[in-house]
Amino acid sequence: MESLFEQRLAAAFEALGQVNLLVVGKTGVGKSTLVNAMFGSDVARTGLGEPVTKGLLHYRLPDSFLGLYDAEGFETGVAGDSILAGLRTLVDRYAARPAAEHIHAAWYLVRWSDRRFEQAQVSFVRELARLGLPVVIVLTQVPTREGTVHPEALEFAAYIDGLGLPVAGPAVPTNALADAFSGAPVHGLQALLDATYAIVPDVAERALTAAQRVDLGRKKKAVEAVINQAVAVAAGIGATPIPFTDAALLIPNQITMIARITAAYGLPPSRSRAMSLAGSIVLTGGATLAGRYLVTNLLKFMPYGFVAGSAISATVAASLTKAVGHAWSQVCELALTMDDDQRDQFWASAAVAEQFLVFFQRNPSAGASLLRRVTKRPSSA
Ligand SMILES: Nc1nc2c(ncn2[C@@H]2O[C@H](COP(=O)(O)OP(=O)(O)OP(=O)(O)O)[C@@H](O)[C@H]2O)c(=O)[nH]1
Ligand SMILES: [Mg+2]
Repeated sequence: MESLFEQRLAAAFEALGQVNLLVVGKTGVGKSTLVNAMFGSDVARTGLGEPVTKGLLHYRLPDSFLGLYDAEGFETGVAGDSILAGLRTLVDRYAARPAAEHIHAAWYLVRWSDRRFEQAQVSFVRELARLGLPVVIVLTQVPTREGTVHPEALEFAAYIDGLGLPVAGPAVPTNALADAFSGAPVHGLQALLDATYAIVPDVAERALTAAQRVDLGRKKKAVEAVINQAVAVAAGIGATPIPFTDAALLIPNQITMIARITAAYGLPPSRSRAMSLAGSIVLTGGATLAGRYLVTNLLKFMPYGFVAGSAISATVAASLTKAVGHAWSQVCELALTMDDDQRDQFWASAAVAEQFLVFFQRNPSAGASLLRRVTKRPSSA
């Protein structure tokens, strides 16, 4: 069970692919800070960057969905030319390769307080576009007060928009780090993410959803699709009547589902030892416990107890799978709120199975609605 889970997890991660992002802007503009705010972990510090060219590093974390090209310590001018040369080589080399390997989006960062967008920057952005890279211009370290963007930052954004650069849309004002002194909160990350979704090709979209840490709603939607797919498969299994005792037939399908949910949330499997342990605890203990819980509940309510001797129906198979999917989603959403070390401890602990079961305790209706459908009584209750 454990190695099956590990294998399905690896397959689920593989299937989501990767989104490749180029981040450029002068040194200190806030590239690393913005990437960390968007993708949640200290990509540039924890990953070993490989130099593509002088000033351009490529980061690819094991088991992450993000390939990052970071122009560290970049100044327009000579360094800019070297970066462009490196990018040109990259783009040429990858042109013949599948779209999944291309650079999917470029963020060009400008610190708003510079209030200056020089000719060299204009040329640089034009060159990026000439290379076929879709560019979003990002204003960084922009203060807001009660949701209102600093008016001079807006003016600056309007000025840049007025330059008519070949970019994907208007410049996006952001603040990636709350400033305790001025009270300026984090701002604009969702808008930047939306602008990025608008330009990345379809092949990179699911990886972006998994990698980003800003928009939980998009993750939930992806997870819902995974659950629905597994539910359809389970209903197919249940359509061939199987005895209750053979409910284990449903488990491989549930393992795949749980692996895909984990991947869709973007939870790193790299610490896979702990992760697979968590998975197998839940699957051997949790899923069967959950099944038993539902079945016992059913029997409690059944007037004649005939279900015990009969078969699992398509509806029961589907409902059980759905409940397992939602229970595991809640475990994953809890894990997302933790930092890496906390999460490691969590995966390796009994708390995972507990959290998993909490779902069924909090949602007795998961069992009750199942009952209604099985007994086919009008749902007057
Ligand atoms: N308040 C606030 N501070 C920021 C923001 N972005 C960056 N900073 C600060 O600005 C400094 C530089 O940020 P980095 O993210 O390291 O800049 P960088 O563009 O990666 O710089 P290089 O790697 O040298 O090219 C750090 O001290 C950050 O804490 C922001 O959005 N808001
Ligand atoms: Mg940096």
